[in-house]
Amino acid sequence: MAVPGAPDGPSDRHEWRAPVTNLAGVRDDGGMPVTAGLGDDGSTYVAAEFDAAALVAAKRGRTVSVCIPARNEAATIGPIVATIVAELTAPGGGIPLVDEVLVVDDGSTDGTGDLAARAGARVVTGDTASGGKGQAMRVALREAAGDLLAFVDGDVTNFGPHFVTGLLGPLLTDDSVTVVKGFYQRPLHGDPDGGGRVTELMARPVIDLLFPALSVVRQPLAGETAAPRWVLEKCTPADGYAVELALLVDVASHFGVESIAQVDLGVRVHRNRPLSELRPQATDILAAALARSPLLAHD
Ligand SMILES: Nc1nc2c(ncn2[C@@H]2O[C@H](COP(=O)(O)OP(=O)(O)OP(=O)(O)O)[C@@H](O)[C@H]2O)c(=O)[nH]1
Ligand SMILES: [Mg+2]
Repeated sequence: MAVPGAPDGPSDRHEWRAPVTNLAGVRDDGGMPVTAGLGDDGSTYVAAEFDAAALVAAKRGRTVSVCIPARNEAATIGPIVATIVAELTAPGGGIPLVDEVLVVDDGSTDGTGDLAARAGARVVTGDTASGGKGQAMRVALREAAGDLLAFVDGDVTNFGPHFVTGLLGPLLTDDSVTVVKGFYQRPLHGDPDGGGRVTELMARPVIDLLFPALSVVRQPLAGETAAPRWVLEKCTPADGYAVELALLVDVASHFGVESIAQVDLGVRVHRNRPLSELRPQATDILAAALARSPLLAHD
C-alpha cells in the first residue's frame, strides 16, 4: 500500500522546504504514536535478499541517485565511487540500477573531489566550507536528479555494492516504505561491537526517553539511508551530525514509524574518531532531539 501523500509519479524538483507539521502537529495529527514501533521482523531486511538485476525491474521508471557527503576522504572516496559505477551503472558496464553517483565535497584539502570525479562521480561543492554533514545532504537533495536518493558515507573501508542494493531494495519493492536505514556490526579496536559510541551513549538513550517509538531503530545515526525525494522534501533539514536523527523523527511524525524500514548491511568499517572529537557530534544530536522533543511541544 502506498504512503498517504505519495505522488503518483516521479516528483518534480523542489527546494527542501519546511515540514507541513511541527511538533504540536505531530501530536495533533497522531503522526507518532508513542506505543507503536517497527515490527520485529516485518520492516527489517537483509541486504543479500536483494538482487541488483531484479531491482532494476522494480524501478518502474523511477531514477536513482547515490549521494555521498565527503570531506577529506581521499583514502576511501575513489574506491567507493568506482565500485558503484562499475557494478551498478550502465556507463560503468554494470547493472543499470543507479542513474547517478553524486559526491558533495566541501572544504576538502586532500583532493577528495578530484578523486571522486576521476572515479566517475559528479562532484558538487557544498554551500559553505563549514556547513557540516546536514548541509551537504541538503545540497545533495537540491542537486541530485533521482526520484530516489540513497546516501552512503565516504569513509567506509569495506564498502560493497550491497550497501546500495540493500538500501534501495525495500524502497523499490514496498511502496509503504518511506525511509530505509542501514544497520550493521561496528568493530572498533578488535572488539567486533565496540564502535558506535555516540549512537550507544547519546542517540539511543535520547531516543528511548523522548521518542520511544523509534527505539527499535538499531543504527539511528547511520549515514546509509535511502528515501524518495518527496519524503526528504517534507522533512526539516538539520545541520551537522543531527541530520540523521532529525530525519527519523520527522519521517515518523509525518508518515508513522511503521513506514521506516531497516536493512542489515553486515559489517561496516570506517574511520573511527578519537573520543575527543565525538563531543560535537553528541552535542548536535542532543540539540536536535531537544528541538523536536514532544516535551517541548505546546498547544
Ligand atoms: N561534504 C561534507 N561531508 C561531510 C561533512 N562532515 C562529514 N561529512 C561526510 O559525511 C560522512 C560521515 O561523516 P563521519 O565524520 O564519518 O561521521 P560518522 O560516521 O557519523 O562518525 P564517525 O564515527 O566519527 O566516523 C563522511 O563521508 C564525511 O566525509 C561536511 O561538512 N561536508
Ligand atoms: Mg564515519
